Amino acid sequence: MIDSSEKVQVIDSHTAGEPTRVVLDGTLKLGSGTMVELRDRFQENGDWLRSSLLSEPRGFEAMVGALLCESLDSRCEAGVVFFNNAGVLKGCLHGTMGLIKTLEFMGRISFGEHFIETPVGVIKADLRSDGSVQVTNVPSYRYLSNVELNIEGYDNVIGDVAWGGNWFFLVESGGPEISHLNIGELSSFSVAVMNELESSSITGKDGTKIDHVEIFGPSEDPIIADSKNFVMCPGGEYDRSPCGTGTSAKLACLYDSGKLKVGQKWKQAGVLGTVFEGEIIQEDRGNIVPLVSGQAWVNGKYELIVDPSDPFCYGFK
Ligand code: PYC
Repeated sequence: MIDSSEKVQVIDSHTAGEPTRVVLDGTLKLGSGTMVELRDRFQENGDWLRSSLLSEPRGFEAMVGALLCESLDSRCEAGVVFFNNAGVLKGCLHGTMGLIKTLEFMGRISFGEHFIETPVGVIKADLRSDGSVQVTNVPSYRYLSNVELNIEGYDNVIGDVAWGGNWFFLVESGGPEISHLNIGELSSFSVAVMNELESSSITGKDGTKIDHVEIFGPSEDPIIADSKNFVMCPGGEYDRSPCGTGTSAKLACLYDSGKLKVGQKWKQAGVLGTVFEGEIIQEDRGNIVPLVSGQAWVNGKYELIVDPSDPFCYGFK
């Protein structure tokens, strides 16, 4: 909470339709440290900023925030802590693509490879001359396969649990039709899946909560994409993009079931029809290293004012 008005500089972008709001200034005095330490300090002291920036009337629930930090790792151009309407996020590839385009917009980087420190590891991002961003994600893997869930009103709901920088339940059969005209049903089905995972104690490794649900359906055009998805994020909002960490989890499942090999490409469309291209570049004892590329655009640069006399200064749900 704050005692007097704060001005917060942000740059907005969207990646394949999914927004990212990069917070530029040192409004929060988090000091220096690893991104894990800064994430923990942000969680303790920065929740007012998180909710102010991402909730109405200043933001909206689908927005992802990216706190731009200095990294102590000399390889890294910057560090980042991602957050959304529910709290801090583990990994976020659409956000990484947005951050790279933002750093280019700020004149800090140009074409080529850059390293970014995140709380889940160091990520390599290549800003390519066609304007796209290709991100080498953290090692990803399938943890559980063919898990059957009991979801009222649906038959044969079967999926996998996989890590791609976040924990995902990937619904491979029995889910609703993937269409932007069907967001309501896709959302309520995803919430039912999350609840069922929790009540059946189905988790990621070490008991970690699965906080993303990804539902798959056929691609409308096999030349444009291999598959179409809908991704529900923690906080109950859906990803407007095909979700980079979700695409990484999908690549891990395809690899583990022998359907995709190192070097083969996979084009994943999201619910709006925008596409991320994925590829496995390496494998090591069941873990794969995913490469995911997509397009992001900077679409705003603002100074936001957070005034404690405003009854909605921290936003409302
Ligand atoms: O692209 O990895 C991603 C992501 C995670 C949550 C929203 N987008």
